[in-house]
Amino acid sequence: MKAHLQTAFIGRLSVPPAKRFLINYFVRLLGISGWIGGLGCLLFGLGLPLVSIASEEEAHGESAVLAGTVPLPPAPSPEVMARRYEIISRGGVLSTIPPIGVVWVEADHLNAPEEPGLRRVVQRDFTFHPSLMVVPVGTRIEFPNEDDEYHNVFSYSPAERFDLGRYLPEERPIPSHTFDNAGMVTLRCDIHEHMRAIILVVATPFHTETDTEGRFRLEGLPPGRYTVKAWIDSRTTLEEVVDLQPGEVRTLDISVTE
Ligand SMILES: [Cu+2]
Repeated sequence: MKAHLQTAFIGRLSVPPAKRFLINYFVRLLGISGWIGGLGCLLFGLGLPLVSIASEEEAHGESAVLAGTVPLPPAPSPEVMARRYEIISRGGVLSTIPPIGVVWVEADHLNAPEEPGLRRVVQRDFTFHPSLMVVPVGTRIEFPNEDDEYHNVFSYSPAERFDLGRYLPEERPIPSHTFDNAGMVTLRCDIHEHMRAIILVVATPFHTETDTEGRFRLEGLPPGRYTVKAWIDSRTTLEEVVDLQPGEVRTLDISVTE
């Protein structure tokens, strides 16, 4: 139909027959490919959501869950608990009050690291909140001061050495530091000797703090072999190797075997 109209239109112009044939040929070709293209787009448009729903379900069905417990250090004495310290040092070993651990998994097949974000550790009542945090490599942490006194944040840890200087609550921008190296970083304040916090920087998207009973849960793990690491205190990080099958929900109670 379109081709006939086009021919009639062309017919009114004085075009030589050979050229008219060629023009007609291309007009028909365009007409047919237009129909095919249109149909293709329609089918593609309808098919795309179906395909993406299917692959999402597949990915969800294939990923594994790892949950269990880690052996936390014994809770400190009530007198120590009653003080406002969030991190205590026993024989040079740092642990949190109440005891909390960190669990993460490492594997060669985890080639897509977590997108690092912005986190916050607040200085309030002369303590760091939270006192223990696990973050992926590249995370920037802000340290707002919420006390009406000077605070400072510094670290002598090999993984990350820095000193933000002394500042008051109104300091803007809020002093921050980017943690680019995996490892344990002990934060301190040069004014208040007791103030401590621990940042664990890990090169994996799968990490979590435990609860105070030592329980943890990691979801969405691609199947495969992992080294599970459990940070218990500044001197103890336990390790176990697990092979996770597609869709598996594995319970892992990590114990001190040495
Ligand atoms: Cu301070």
